[in-house]
Amino acid sequence: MHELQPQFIQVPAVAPALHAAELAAGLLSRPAHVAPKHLYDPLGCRLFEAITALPEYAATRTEAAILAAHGQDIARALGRGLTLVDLGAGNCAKAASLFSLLQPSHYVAVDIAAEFIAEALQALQLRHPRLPMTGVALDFSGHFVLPPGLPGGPRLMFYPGSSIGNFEPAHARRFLQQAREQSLDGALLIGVDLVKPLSQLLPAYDDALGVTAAFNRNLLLHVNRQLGCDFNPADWAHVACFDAEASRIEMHLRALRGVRVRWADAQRDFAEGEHIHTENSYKYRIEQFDALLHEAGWSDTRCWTDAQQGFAVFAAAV
Ligand code: AVI
Repeated sequence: MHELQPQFIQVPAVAPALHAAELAAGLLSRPAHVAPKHLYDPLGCRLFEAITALPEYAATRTEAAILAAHGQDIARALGRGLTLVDLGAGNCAKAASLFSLLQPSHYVAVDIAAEFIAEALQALQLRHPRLPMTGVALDFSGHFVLPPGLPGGPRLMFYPGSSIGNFEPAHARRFLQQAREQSLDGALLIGVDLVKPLSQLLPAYDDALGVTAAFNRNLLLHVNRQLGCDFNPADWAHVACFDAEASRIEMHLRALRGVRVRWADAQRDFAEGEHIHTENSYKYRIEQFDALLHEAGWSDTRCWTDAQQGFAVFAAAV
């Protein structure tokens, strides 16, 4: 039998110079900020995997439990046999656990971390030798357009893990619109972390083992490589807080002492206590997210949650 091999499409990243300019502008602004996509270098991807196994971080487990409990119902709502487009595929494990339920005709794994999905897809293809697979290395955190050369529609756009929470709400609406256009009259399956008591929210982003702190501080090592600068992670403390008005967890790095960082022809002095803002993670209410889906042009929305309503899985059609 002819063995299938995963195909790969590398969508050229923004020109390195633009990338560096964006990073430099963020570091030079007051307060300083770095986009959360810089959390995901190969080590960052592994640290995030470790976060999902922490007792304090329930989102990933709860989403898996919802999908396991309501899988048949969800598959009926979405339809079977579509092209499954896995957005932010990572190790591809979540989508793979749905293959038998959704019976996709083609699996498309999309992620910014090219090496990470390449490895994961090679291993997955061995376990599913008859399912055509394509890996797309793409940064969809800005404008989201899939490259040509992918199978036609309809497509099931799968965006699990509440990664939508890392977008500002207006950006989330735009992303959901773009996902609808690119579903080619298909469907959407998306996981959303919900508002919950602070006593659960804060430890999820500031765990006792310090894995989230390592994940946050590792961003500095990634920035060092991207910009050629000289951050020392030991100079920075991890900070997680909740902005109730904006309904979002914020992650920051706080300078433990005065720090001078140099790169190319620039430098930035951080005073002790100054912050670099590295991530927002928005927490939604069910009706709020449902409204966002409709504003983005999705209809026939349905939603499943756990008993505590800590997490929601939404299905929608065009
Ligand atoms: C990927 N994303 C949904 C995670 C979140 O919960 O916002 C990233 C994360 N940051 C800290 N812990 C996990």
